[in-house]
Amino acid sequence: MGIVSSGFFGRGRRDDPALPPGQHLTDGFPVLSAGPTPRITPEEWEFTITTETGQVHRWSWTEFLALQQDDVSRDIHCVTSWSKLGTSWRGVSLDTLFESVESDCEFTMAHSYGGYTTNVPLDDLLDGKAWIAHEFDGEALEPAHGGPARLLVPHLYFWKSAKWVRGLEMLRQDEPGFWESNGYHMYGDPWREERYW
Ligand SMILES: Nc1nc2c(c(=O)[nH]1)N[C@H]1C(S)=C(S)[C@@H](COP(=O)(O)O)O[C@H]1N2
Ligand SMILES: [Mo]
Repeated sequence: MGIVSSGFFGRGRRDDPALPPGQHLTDGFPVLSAGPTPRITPEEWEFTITTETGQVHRWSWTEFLALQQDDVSRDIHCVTSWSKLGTSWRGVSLDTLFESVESDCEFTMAHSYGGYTTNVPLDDLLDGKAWIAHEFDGEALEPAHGGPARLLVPHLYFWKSAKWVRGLEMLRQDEPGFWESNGYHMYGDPWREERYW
């Protein structure tokens, strides 16, 4: 092989520039859930953004689907060390959902059906960085992967991408969610290996 770098041959190598440190590639799509899969029908599903003044912005499934839909392809990185490159999603950007929201808070808590929570700074949800996704690979998102809809914040470790998401709560101060209270990092940047405390 001599002077030829293995990374030259394409994606998926350990030295692939798309792979954050300590990650390896998977072709599958592992399911990681801290509890049972909640079964939420689109009819009962709703998404809310609740501000510090108690104002609640609410979207039914029909209203949510009527919003501008984005098709995005992103790499995802799980803290348990698998990464998946170029995953395809369809959903609504948080920029779209926040258009009507007025808040002075810098932090958010994502809440899921089933009780899961995870904290994400508002800056990490805006400017084309996050979506409420309801399709994966051109198909309705499977319940095991968070269907009807999940948060997708691909630039942070995948535990921040709350499955079965039902709302965002605006917070004046950062607070730990479920995994963050159990040893995971408050922010979770895969490029800085912010895995645990
Ligand atoms: N509601 C909820 N969201 C969740 C989780 C969970 O247990 N419950 N697990 C997180 C973790 S640790 C990971 S790695 C990803 C896994 O998503 P997947 O099962 O679609 O691969 O979902 C995240 N979102
Ligand atoms: Mo995870």
